[in-house]
Formats: sequence, C-alpha cells, structure tokens
Amino acid sequence: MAVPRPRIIGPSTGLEKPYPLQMEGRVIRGFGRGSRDLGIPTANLPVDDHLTPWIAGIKSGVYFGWASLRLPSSHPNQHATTSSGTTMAKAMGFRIYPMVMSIGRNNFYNNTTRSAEVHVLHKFDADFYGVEMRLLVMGFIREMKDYPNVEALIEDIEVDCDVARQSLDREAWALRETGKGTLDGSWLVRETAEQNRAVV
Ligand code: ADP
Ligand code: RBF
Ligand code: MG
Repeated sequence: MAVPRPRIIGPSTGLEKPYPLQMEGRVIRGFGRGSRDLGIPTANLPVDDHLTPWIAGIKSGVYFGWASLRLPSSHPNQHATTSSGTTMAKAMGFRIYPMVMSIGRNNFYNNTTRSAEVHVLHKFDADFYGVEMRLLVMGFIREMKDYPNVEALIEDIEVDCDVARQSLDREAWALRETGKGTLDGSWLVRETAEQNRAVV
C-alpha cells in the first residue's frame, strides 16, 4: 500500500523563504507528450539561468503556486458570454490560475535536459503556445519519482493537483488579486510599458 501523502504544504500563517520564486517567459513546445500520454497538458517554459537565476540552484521536483497567462483576444477563453448570449472579448491582460509544475529531468522518460513544465489547474478550450506566462512558485510538493507505469505517474500528479488546490485555498496563501487572500500577487498581472503599447 502506498503511504498516504499530506494534502497541505506549509504553515497556515503563510509561505516561507525562499518562496515565492518568480519565473516568466513565453510558452514553448515540448515533446508533445504531456497531453498525449497522460491527459495532463503542461505548458513548458524555457529554462534560462540568466532570466531565472534561482533555477540552477533549486532541486528537481514538483512545485505548486500561481500562474498568470496573457491570452490574446483570439483565444476562446479570453471571451465571456453575456446573458443575451453574445460573445464579447474581455479586456486584454493577465489572468491568474493555480498551478502545479515539475522542474528537472523527467525520470519516467529518461530525459537528459532540465525542463520547467506547468500544468495549469483550469480547463482551456485551445492551446496557448507563445503566450506570456508568469509564475509565483509557492512551495515544494515532492521529489521527482520513477514509476512502473504511466497510470502510477498520473495518479501521483492528480494528488499533486489536489495538494496545490488545498494549500493555495488558505487566506495567507491566496492572492489579493483573486479576491480570496492577503498575499500580494500584483507582479503576476502587471503590464509593462511595452505591453500597454502593443495592439494585439
Ligand atoms: P508540449 O510537449 O508541447 O508541452 P503538451 O502535451 O504538454 O505538449 O501540451 C502543452 C500545451 O497544451 C501547452 O503549451 C498549452 O498550450 C496547452 N494547454 C491546454 N490546457 C492546458 C493546461 N491546463 N495546462 C497547461 N497547458 C495547457
Ligand atoms: N515525471 C516523472 O518522470 N516523474 C515525476 O514524478 C513527475 N511528476 C510530475 C508532476 C507534475 C505536477 C507534472 C506536471 C509533471 C510531472 N512529471 C513527472 C513530468 C511528466 O512526465 C511530464 O509532464 C511529461 O514527461 C510530459 O512532458
Ligand atoms: Mg508540456
């Protein structure tokens, strides 16, 4: 029998050093294995030691936190349906979602290079390659593991998703920007001067 895993990470008073860690970039293509094999798509970010200095020193494993995406107006999830049934484009900007991510080599696939892959805890109706993503990494969930089969990996990732949801669903871990918490997540939604000028 598998040892039951804790469903909450970190103290209720809030996160601990060195968190939160920030990372940002545009979503790139991986090997296309996340959704095909697992039914769990992961948005990959380039791992660049210059842009993300902390990433070289952090141990490989599964992390959780908040993600923001700046979906273009052409993306179906950037639209809202009004009560009259018409579809309207929402204002451009970053939207915030909870996330789980893996950092490091994927033991299961014997990959040799390090990757940063984010599974956003939201159902999207289309891909978002090339979209700007920001991450606020809030804590460490577990080490990367090797699995006898893909089902065992999926099962553990589903527990990771549950751990992330429950851990983030506390006042000191939730963001002011989502209306449910006290933590400052303004960096996730901040527009740069360049973004304000851009017409998408
Ligand atoms: P790749 O190997 O190219 O990363 P994946 O099978 O992991 O391929 O699929 C990832 C892509 O799926 C992401 O880049 C994104 O565009 C899309 N996607 C759709 N829903 C999600 C989600 N909930 N979380 C992460 N990516 C998602
Ligand atoms: N890959 C592993 O080989 N071992 C793991 O323990 C593992 N844990 C993961 C946890 C999460 C939350 C996510 C999103 C991915 C994880 N992966 C793990 C990576 C998974 O194998 C990867 O998404 C696929 O290889 C597709 O690129
Ligand atoms: Mg992926």
